[in-house]
Amino acid sequence: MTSTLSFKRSDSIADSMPEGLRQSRYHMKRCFARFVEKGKWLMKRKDIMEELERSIEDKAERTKVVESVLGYILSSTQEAAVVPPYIAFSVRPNPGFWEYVKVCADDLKVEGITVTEYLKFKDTIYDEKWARDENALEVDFGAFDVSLPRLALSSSIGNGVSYISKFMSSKLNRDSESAKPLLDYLLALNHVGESLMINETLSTIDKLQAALIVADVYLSSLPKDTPYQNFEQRFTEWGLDKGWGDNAETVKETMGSLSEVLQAPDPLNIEKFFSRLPTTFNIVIFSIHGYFGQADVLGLPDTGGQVVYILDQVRAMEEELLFRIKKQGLSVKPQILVVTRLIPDARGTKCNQELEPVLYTKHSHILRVPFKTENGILRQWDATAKILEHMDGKPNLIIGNYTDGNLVASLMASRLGITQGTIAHALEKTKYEDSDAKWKELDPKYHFSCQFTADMISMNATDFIITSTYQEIAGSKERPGQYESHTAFTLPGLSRVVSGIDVFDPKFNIAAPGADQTVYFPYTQKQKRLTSFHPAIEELLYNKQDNSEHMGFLTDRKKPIIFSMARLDTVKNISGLTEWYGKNKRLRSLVNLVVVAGFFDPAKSKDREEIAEIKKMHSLIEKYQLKGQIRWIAAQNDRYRNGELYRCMADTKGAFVQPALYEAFGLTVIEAMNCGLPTFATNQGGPAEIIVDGVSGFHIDPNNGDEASNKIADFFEKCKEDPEHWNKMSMEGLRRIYECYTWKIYANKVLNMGSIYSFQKQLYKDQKQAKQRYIQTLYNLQFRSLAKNVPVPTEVTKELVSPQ
Ligand code: UDP
Ligand code: LCN
Repeated sequence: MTSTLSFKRSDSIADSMPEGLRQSRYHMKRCFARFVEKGKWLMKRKDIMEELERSIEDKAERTKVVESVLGYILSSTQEAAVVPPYIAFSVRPNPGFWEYVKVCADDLKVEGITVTEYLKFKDTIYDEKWARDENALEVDFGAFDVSLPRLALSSSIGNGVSYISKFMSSKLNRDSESAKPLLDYLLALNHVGESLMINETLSTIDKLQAALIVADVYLSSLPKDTPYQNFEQRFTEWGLDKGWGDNAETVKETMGSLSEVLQAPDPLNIEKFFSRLPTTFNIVIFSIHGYFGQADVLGLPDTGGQVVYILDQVRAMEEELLFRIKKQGLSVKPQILVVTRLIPDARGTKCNQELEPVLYTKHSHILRVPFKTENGILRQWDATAKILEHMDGKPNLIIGNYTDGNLVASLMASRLGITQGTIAHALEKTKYEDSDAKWKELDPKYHFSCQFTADMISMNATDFIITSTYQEIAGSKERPGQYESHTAFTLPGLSRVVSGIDVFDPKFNIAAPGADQTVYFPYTQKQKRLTSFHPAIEELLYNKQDNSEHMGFLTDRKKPIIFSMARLDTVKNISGLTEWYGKNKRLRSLVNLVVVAGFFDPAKSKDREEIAEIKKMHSLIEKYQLKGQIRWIAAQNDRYRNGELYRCMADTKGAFVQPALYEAFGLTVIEAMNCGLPTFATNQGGPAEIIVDGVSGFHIDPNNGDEASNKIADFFEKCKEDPEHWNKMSMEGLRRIYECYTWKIYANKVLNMGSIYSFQKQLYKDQKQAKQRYIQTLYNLQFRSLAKNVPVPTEVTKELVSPQ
């Protein structure tokens, strides 16, 4: 859309649409007549734009409409429900902002409607009787949020912690009593019963402030590096306990930020103070589905980047916890427990082992709890007792992952009164068009009614949500975010969700993952290179004999390689990349193609999507006569060797290509960039945010293969003329990683969240409790009966659980 002319953001759609319609009355009557001609149906934006094009034949006239206010409204429409003679538009002018209007196709009268009215109207398409039922279940989580702080700008979405500290600073600033909850919070801090920071002698703000002043004067007289133990005795006499710091300097700094907060709260000191508080020692992370293991699991059903993510997350968080605990002057051993399901038939993995230490950590473990007991299959999975058995005391933070992990985390956090975070880098709802409205059709296969209800429950129960990108929450200008798609939706015949989640809720935080830099490091770090893998990689890439690990061969070894690696799912679009390459002669003359994906023998796969992709790959290799230019390598499990593989690709002055139709985040993108391999990645989803197009890599449009393959070819042509260009892109990719995508940044952010949201939970205790009651009702009355309808699987197959 090039122009929005007289449309002001302050005008509502209902206000500005009538004038827009009046100006193009003739054309719009024709156009809307076409909309209603088909009877009841749900239109998407592309249908609207197509109908508009068909109704206005004259190009100049059409351009006029498209560039008018009306054109802007229509192109901002996500969907339109048609129930003749009316059309109800669901318009999204900006990320997170939705408006609803109803237009009569006969007289073009416009009426602003509420979200409830819109959803009811939409329900009419699918279930007329239910749409009219006055007792139909309406779910409204927003009703509990009226007195909670909320963001107002699309650009602020995802920066929860920094806004929470702003809101807190005004709440703590109101009167002399406002800081009391902070005092109570500090008084309650302890580790297995041992008081931390302050004890009950400092029972008022005045007493606390006085103690801080005395301590500050005293600390000023000490050398900065005086260990805490040297003045511990003195501190205890003043009512101050351990946890402030490990030496005079850190203690003084922590006290300084608290004194500032008590004097005149400001967000910076609030954030700083909470980042130093000893709140978190024990963490439980739920990652339930798939094969959660440390070796030989990647590529098994439901087992992809999530497992890599969790294991790296654990290592990074343990390191950060150890660092923080030391700085707090404590000698506590942190414990992180990844809780997953024990799989008796473990296919040669360790997934049937109850307890396994996490490699390269000191105190972290994987705890596996079976779904089955000798008495049969459990209806409800309860891991609490096992967790408490393995931990010294209760966890301080519970983090869930994906629908199953998040639901269990919510139940356990609520039961034990613990702060909770959730993660779901890929929510199921947005994966299939109209998965909500058509839930009845899809339920036998996917059980969406159950899954979406569980997702809603945990999104609302959790204290904070960790996302990897902005688009995950609120999408882009054109496309709603994954969380945003839960704002309002309907499951006709079951429930009408009029307020599911609010993307302006400051519980949303972006904390992007990194890639393990001991595995994925730049190809230029010669002394660190894992050269022992080189013979195997040489054989993997260039051995002429096809075998079960590789097929195809590369005739011209001098050419750079374009490389891709992913599970062989449709959405990963490895076959798309193969086709783009096959079609583009220029690209074929410049580079070879190497892909690591799945298997070659369809008989070896049980996954119907994978089978289709395998067959497609074979037929493309045949169709475009790719032998001699393509090497197809089967899924690779050894991450150390894979790290070296990326670097060997960089040695050829090649590039990584991530061609997915949609990618939530895309760990391979940052792995490649960490190795210094210039990267082309899909503009659909997370990678569009990771890479700044043309600066730290390139975006490609997976729906426009010709354009994508030409963009890659242009790059290699340019590199031929100017080899420095390749080096520049490689370095800029690395720079981007170091600035934004490291596990250190991630762990720091997440632990800060744990600390600040645990206080936020106290500050808004009453509101939280009311919402929790509502959630319990939904869980007991709605979710549990839906779950009863899900057949208990005899074998885990993709159809039953597919949250990746
Ligand atoms: N991976 C692998 N071997 C393969 C394919 C993928 O080790 O054959 C790894 C890859 O290096 C990355 C993860 O699996 O660490 C995939 O994560 P990504 O976020 O790219 O996609 P997901 O599979 O989670 O959708
Ligand atoms: C799931 C996905 O689909 C990927 O895009 C992510 O990178 C991965 O999880 C790790 O978060």
